[in-house]
Amino acid sequence: MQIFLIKPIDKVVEKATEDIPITQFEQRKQKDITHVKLLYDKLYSKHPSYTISFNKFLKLIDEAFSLRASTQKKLDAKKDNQINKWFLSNTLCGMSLYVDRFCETLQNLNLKLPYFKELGINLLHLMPLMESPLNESDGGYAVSNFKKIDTRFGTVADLKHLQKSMYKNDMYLMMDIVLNHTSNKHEWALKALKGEKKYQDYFYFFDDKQMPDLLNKTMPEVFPETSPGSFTYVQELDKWVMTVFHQYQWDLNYKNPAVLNEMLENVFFYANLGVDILRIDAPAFLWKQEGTTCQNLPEAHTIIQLIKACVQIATPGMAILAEAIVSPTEIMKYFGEDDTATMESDFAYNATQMALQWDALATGDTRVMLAAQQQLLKKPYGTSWITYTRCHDDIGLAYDDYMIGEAGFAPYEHRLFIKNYYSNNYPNTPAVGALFSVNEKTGDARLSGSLASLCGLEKAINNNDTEAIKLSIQKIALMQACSFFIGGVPMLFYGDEIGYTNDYTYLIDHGKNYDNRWMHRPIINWQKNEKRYNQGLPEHSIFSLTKHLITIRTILPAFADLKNILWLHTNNKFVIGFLREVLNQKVFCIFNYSNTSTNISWYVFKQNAPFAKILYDHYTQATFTVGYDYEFITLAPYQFFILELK
Ligand code: OTU
Repeated sequence: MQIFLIKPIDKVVEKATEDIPITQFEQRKQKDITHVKLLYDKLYSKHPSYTISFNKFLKLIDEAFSLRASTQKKLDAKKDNQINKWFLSNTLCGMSLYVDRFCETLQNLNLKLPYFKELGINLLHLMPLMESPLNESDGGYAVSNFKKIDTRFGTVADLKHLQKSMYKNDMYLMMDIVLNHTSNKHEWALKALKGEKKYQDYFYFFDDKQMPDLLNKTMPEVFPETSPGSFTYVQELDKWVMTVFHQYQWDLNYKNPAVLNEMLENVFFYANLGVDILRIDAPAFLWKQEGTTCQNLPEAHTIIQLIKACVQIATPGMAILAEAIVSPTEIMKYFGEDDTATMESDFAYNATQMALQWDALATGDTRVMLAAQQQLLKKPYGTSWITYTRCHDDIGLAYDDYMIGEAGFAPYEHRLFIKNYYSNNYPNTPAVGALFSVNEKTGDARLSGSLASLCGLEKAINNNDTEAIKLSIQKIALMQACSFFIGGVPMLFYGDEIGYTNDYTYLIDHGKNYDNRWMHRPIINWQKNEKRYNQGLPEHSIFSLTKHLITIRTILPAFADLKNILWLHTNNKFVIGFLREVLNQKVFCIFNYSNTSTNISWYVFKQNAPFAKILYDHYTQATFTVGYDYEFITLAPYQFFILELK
């Protein structure tokens, strides 16, 4: 069945002449410029340099449009010409990767494009590429030059070349902008160190420890083990500087409008490189206010809304992703609320769902996941999730206590169990991971470990246990399937498609050994990846199942993200299920998170499809005849079904 509700980007505006996009730009500007001013005023109307700053800000919008290549302008128009927003499509599927660890350089990445095609990936998230000091880099999130690609990866010309060949291959590009901080080796930081007041005002400097102490009282620590507190003493100046993340990452001061102007220019620089999705790193931290946690403050939202509004005018083909890994209630606000709904970020990470899948896999119980959905369903129509099981970061169990409570568990003990289970501190656990950023004061901790190792593959291989290997692969399939079909753009983490287990070589690298997130950031060995063709090997099974799942998603329009998900009452705590639906296509996705075989009644399907007779499982290609309500369909341990109503 083919339903073209989500049209592939078509040729409708191919004939558009140069001046049509210009007129469209003027129209967009007329429509939204008052909104831009309103937002800018909210932040800076009382600032002494308001008028000069705002005029510069407006100029940046015009400049960005005039610098935009005509191919980009045409693509903007094509994207705009879709019935639904281009990024809601079920045909998008992403992978996030470190260029150097994947294939060394940007030039080599060109040669790897067929690999992505083979797997079904058409969106690449390239982990930070901009210049960053080698041993104080935080994986590229400590940027010393926002416009220069680090020589490790290549040059801006290499990136442009790659972008062009990706475009020719119908692929999309996602990149980061690290908005919250710079490296202490950034030009602004170096000038500040030399005593230039102008650049000291780009950061948060304090003459003594009084303010830092006050702020530390309410600011949670991000890396308590390696970078305790949120301030660092700068000897050269005998001052304290705000460093929420590592000591070498200096927080930018957005109370200074000059900082926003500089960073908007960088946003447009990325847009004009041909970025399709801009990942705004750590947006929750953008605004600081004493007496608060300095996270998720209203002004941080205003900044993102402002960036979105400017992008919408000058470079509208670029979607915005807010990387807010915060509580579910707070995450939702990054889509914009009430009358600003859909006017902030187009995407957020579904970090809640990600963590809850790990929760359910450990407990074999899906009730906490179910309890969270009411909140997650509030996502506005027209926005989307990035869905994932693993990324380069840790797994934080940041869902709300009440969700755990609703499922009948005690929050503290429940989280403790999950942490022990995945960090090899629980009797007979199959998982091998580690605690990350343990906070002795609060008892908080997050988790590191690769998808395969957390699902049991590492232990199973070490024990040469064939049954355990099979079971771990089934868990990998379950975890990926749930995140692929739940709605949003799936973002695979490189290596997971082959089943890379933890890599412990980071321990001998002094620029990395203080940060165990490196255990799940593999260095790709292409000989290992070749094993995807060797039937019977885990590499083959995992690659094939991943590819199969991506194909299923691509051919079924019900998986476009159109607020078309309905949670099912399975009456079985081991099993979670949802219905994805578009026009007359209905697909029931059913997942058994437990290690036992279990049944659900055929009635589960009839609730939403009264005349259901035949169900076709796209995963196993088996056909089922719907039975009486007192009869059951059986799921093996960790089995799932992707059942289309026929
Ligand atoms: C982000 O992380 C990046 O993804 C991390 O790799 C960086 O270290 C960090 O920013 C600093 O640039 O801020 O809003 O491990 O989950 O720090 C979420 C903790 C972030 C991350 C968190 C995250």
